Amino acid sequence: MNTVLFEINDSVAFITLNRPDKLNAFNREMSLSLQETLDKCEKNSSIRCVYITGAGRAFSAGQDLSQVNDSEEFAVMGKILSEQYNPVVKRIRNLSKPVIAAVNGVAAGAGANIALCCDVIVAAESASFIQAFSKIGLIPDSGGTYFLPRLVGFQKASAIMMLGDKISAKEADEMGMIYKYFPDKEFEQEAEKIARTLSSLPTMGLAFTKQALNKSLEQDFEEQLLTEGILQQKASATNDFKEGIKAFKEKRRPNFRGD
Ligand code: LHQ
Repeated sequence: MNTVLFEINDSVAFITLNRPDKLNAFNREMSLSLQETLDKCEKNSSIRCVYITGAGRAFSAGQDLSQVNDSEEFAVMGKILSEQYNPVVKRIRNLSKPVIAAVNGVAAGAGANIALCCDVIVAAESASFIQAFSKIGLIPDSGGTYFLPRLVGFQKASAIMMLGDKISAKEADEMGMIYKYFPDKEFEQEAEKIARTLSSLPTMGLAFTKQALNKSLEQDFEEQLLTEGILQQKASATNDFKEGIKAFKEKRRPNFRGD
């Protein structure tokens, strides 16, 4: 059975984490397969949005704990992160197209933090987010200590990570951890609608927006204004910018092609 399912529908790439019996917990194979799939998404210019979800009732329960030995040396843990998790979150942040996390169910440990590094995060009402690490004596990884305080503020992040609380989709929405949540019955349809909208927008402009946001996480105000200037020039050299202006003047809807 493939641990990661991949399907292209129109210009959206649907990626499904597929180990439902283990709540889509990550083993090495799933992690490497997700990395390869994200590379395919980067290379295929017909893909203009990437949609990540989980099979069955979970998004992902993080690392497959049945495959972790409690006598692992620290060097081994570091290797698991550098080979299996860091490359996933780096690929998502560097991907030149929007990535939407469609959190269909529980997202725990690295599973939660992979969702939290995506560009748009939506959840089903019954979904939840758990920084499960403290329950097993580990620290939050996969970029969680970077993104969570920036999403919800230092105090909320600190408490959530230390206590390992189960955060409902509604709470996650209220504290700014996610973009929106939807009733379970409407979730798939609504999440896919957002993905299709993203795929119809000026893809290169969105890629530059993403680069600017990435930079904003580490740069000061002056540096950020310079970055905006450089990226705005690049955006204005795209065909989609020409189409946007033309459509505005002709009082019609633009037809962006992503170039
Ligand atoms: C699982 C898992 C799982 C295996 C549920 N593994 N089977 C990075 C570097 C190196 C090492 C360590 O980790 C990391 C990053 C990390 O992600 S660490 C954090 C790892 N994840 C967790 O600690 C979460 C563990 N899971 C849970 O706390 C619960 O399963 C949650 C809250 C996710 C869901 O609870 P329930 O809805 O009550 O489901 P369940 O616990 O009954 O699980 C259903 C099945 O899935 C069950 O198997 P079984 O054969 O009994 O039906 C679980 O054993 C299995 N499963 N998570 N991570």
